[in-house]
Amino acid sequence: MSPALIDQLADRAAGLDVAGGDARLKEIVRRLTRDLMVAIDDLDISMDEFWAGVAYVTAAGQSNELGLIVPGIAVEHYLDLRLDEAERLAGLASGTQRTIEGPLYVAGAPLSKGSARLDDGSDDGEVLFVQGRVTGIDGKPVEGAIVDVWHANTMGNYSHFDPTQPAFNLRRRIETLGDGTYSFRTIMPSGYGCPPGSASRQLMEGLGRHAERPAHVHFFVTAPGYRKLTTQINIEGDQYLHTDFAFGTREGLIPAVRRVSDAAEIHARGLNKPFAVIDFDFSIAPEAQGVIGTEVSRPRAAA
Ligand code: MBD
Ligand code: FE
Repeated sequence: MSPALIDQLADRAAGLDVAGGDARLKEIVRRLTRDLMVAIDDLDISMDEFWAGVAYVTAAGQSNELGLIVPGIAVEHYLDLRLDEAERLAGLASGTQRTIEGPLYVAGAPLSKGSARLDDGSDDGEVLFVQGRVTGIDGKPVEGAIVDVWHANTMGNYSHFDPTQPAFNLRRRIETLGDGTYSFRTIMPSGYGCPPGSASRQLMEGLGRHAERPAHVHFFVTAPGYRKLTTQINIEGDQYLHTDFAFGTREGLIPAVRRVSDAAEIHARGLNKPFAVIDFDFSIAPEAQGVIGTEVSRPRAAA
């Protein structure tokens, strides 16, 4: 088809020939409509293929999987790369690397000072202690930062989305102490896999890809006067560490896991079996003018 014809149609579809409406919405709809028409033309997408695509997106929306497909097609990671670049261009010093939030955060987890236990003792996973410090990029401790942490259980499932777990299982907010430290006890998570038979898994299979994430722990780190950090740590040794279907793994976010089997240390922790320890410090950047913020508004679950 002629590019001029496509442009004309897309302009009219986006309401450019009428007054009113939202200018930014018109601009975006015009561009996406035009790009879709061009893709249909370039790839000679058939009617059957097109309507299969519409049915696919409809089903994915009905099963609330669009938040899973966006990271699966690397677009959520792409948004992180753009934010990284905006910060670089603005000359902002960067702290701990960011990575994708994903679709499984629940707002309002229980808040405690300094430390917390995230698991309720019902999941017989490996005991894991995570500990560290929140500092500014100047290395000075940040007191009163909130470390909002969430992760999956040993089945790779997240509370709230998995109704068999109690509310806020493996989800807490921890406020740092005067020396910037935080710590928590939990259980070693397993990686998440897209549900069997789901639209997201179906897409990955069609692409010849797997639909698994390596084991990971999510964090928001916030403090007054600082840019919000959205990140994760990934568990070293996981078979999917470097092929994460959601493109969330980043080299700076794979801390060492220390396995402790010394009887005295086990006793000192009040345990009767070996455990794992991860040391991880967060470095957060001060608020800055003239560069896009890191506080993202998106629909999130709340209990
Ligand atoms: C997850 O646990 C996750 O973190 C992402 C990004 C996508 C699917 C499941
Ligand atoms: Fe996750």
